[in-house]
Amino acid sequence: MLNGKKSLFSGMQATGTLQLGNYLGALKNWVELEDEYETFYCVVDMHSITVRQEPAELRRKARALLTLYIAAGLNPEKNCIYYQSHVPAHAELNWILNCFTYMGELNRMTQFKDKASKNEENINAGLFTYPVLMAADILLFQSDIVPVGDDQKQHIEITRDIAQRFNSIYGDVFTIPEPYIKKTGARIMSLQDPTSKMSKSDENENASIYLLDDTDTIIRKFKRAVTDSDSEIRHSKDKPGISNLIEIYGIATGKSIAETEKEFEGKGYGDFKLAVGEAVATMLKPIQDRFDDLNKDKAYIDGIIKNNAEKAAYFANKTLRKVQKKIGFPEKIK
Ligand code: AQP
Repeated sequence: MLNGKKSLFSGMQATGTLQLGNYLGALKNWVELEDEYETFYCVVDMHSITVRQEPAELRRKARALLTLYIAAGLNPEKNCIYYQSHVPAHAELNWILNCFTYMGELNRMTQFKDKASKNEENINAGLFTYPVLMAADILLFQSDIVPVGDDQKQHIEITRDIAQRFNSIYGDVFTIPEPYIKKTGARIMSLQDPTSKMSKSDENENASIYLLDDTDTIIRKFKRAVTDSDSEIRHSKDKPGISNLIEIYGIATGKSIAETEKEFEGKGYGDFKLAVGEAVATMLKPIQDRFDDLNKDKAYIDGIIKNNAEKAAYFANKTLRKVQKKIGFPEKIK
């Protein structure tokens, strides 16, 4: 709770152009929450450097991500959209929470194991303690819920454990957050390997639909999507490729699984893949147009960056000061 209103935090890494899973699993759902909650949507650029980034590219990607939040429908008057690195309280609370987190807990994080196996030449301590920074992000804003995709569930659980541990020692300092995960779109799978999730940093560009892909590219990628050997358009555990496409088509068109299966009864994969591609391109086009318009107005985006960083810092510092006092840091002399 913040200011008598329920609050929430969520964020995305500036590690590449957003992919369809980021949109369907998270961003699309954020837009519905702006009236009910005091919202904080962060471009988590500090998390992004757990994997080596080219500096100019990171700056470009971070700005594009922030602009995409708005293009996808977040109203910057109602939602606090900002860069993590502009609010030092994230790093300060991160350090404190590091001292309340156990190595054994972090060792269990599946995302660390996954990312470490993909970055064997750079398994840095930041990659390992990533969930603690994420806990700091969430707890700084006394978040009641954290709207994310299914892959982040484990990180919300460790956030809750850290917060409960801290509260049990110092009293009710942190709100204990709940994950907010929608059933549909919570785990969009790779188009090239439907057993693993779609990821913006996947080296195979055909595996992901990026939010800024043009219509031809989207249709081409769907046409190449890996599916199974029979030709029946049916949602089933043993047909992960087609099931993934049915889910994507359902969200893009508002049709249920049964409606989609009926619509494509007797038709082949070719027809279906084309229809999915067209539906996704139609869904993304207004976001792309708005993104282009926003990029023409540098001063407008700069204003949002400045004002929202101040707002985020105001609320974050309130929690941070409370924490510092509780653990016994000396007060500043004014
Ligand atoms: N495939 C997915 N399906 C549904 N939701 C997803 N999310 C990510 N992939 C899918 C959700 O998007 C948000 C952004 O998360 P992030 O940028 O912090 O990192 P991530 O979860 O690791 O996403 P990526 O795209 O896989 O990034 P990289 O490649 O950099 O690791 C989260 O809410 C996440 O659940």
